[in-house]
Amino acid sequence: MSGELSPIDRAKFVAAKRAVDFVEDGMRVGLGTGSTAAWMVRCLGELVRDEGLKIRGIPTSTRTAELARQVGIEVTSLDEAKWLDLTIDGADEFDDELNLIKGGGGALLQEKIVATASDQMIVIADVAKQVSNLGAFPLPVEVIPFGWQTTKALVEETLVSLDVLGRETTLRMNGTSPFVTDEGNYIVDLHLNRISNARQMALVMNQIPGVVENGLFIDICDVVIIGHGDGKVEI
Ligand code: ABF
Repeated sequence: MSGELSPIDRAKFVAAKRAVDFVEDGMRVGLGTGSTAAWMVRCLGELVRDEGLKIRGIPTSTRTAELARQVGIEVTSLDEAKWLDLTIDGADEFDDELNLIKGGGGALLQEKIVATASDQMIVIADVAKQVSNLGAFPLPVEVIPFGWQTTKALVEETLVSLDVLGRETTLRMNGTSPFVTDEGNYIVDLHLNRISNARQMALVMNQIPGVVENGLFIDICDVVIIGHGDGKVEI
């Protein structure tokens, strides 16, 4: 399955492969979104096909649901599963306290709901995602389309009172139209450069009317599996 991989893909693949060792028969498993999570879904599919692993997968996006079905994983909804044993997902950044920025792939809302409804969340990432301070990666904030420009202005106003280096905000686009999430919302990316108090930022953002969720995952991730380009894995 892994064939000849570039160092970055090898890093993602080895992290994903190690993560599926945590999956046991009968588990309800949250399936993340993104290229690293896609490797994990393929690895799980292989275990289902070749070793008869029996799991139910709860996808965090329509594209993950499609891939999971393609590789033979039984897919179910969160409402049916109710609670999950484990979620495995990628991230855009993680720090030493295992706090994360997620949502570069646009699936942060379902990802946060699914991860929060899990006994354990494992993040799989290549080493480039490791940072000492969150914020170099733009922080995605999901907003409802109604009045989005007002919500964006309120977000900008709120940033003035927070300790961040940058305050630029941009509406995420898909060509010439706004990018639309699986939930029918828009995403505003916050170019902050550095977030000194991620916990405060996460709470304050979610208090703004029109904001549905933000991409800061605080105290949700339990383990990060880090893949390196030479095939080495760290936990
Ligand atoms: C998802 O995919 C996201 O929350 C994150 O934005 C992204 C990481 O993508 P990749 O694994 O492709 O770097 O996990």
